[in-house]
Amino acid sequence: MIRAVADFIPRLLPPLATVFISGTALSSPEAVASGPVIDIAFQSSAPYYDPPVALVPMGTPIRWVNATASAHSVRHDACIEEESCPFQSIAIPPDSSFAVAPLPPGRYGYHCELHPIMRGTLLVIGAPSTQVKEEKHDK
Ligand SMILES: [Cu+2]
Repeated sequence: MIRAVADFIPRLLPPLATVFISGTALSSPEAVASGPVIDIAFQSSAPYYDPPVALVPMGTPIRWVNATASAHSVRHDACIEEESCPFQSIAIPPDSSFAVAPLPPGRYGYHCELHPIMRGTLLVIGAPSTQVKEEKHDK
């Protein structure tokens, strides 16, 4: 099945307790609240990220919001075996969130350590004038 990146629509969610773990996490919740944030939800009906592929404008913080009854985590795929680890959370409890500071443009695959079938992708795009190919991955 092909997932269209363009389907992504940022959602406005009420402020929740935020878990800050890794070195790349934002230093304060205020930094998240003051500007646009890309929110990614955890789905309760199936253990997936929503949207599974998120299009993120460069300079935008990303926040994962857990409104499910289960804990989930967010870990960049490279954190498993490489030294470079752009972002990594511990288990994010229900009604909590995890935020990271804006990332450089690129493709970031990540997963949930608690549910190995949970996989997500961030596509951080550059300046608005930059032509960005719509990537469609089926993974
Ligand atoms: Cu999970």
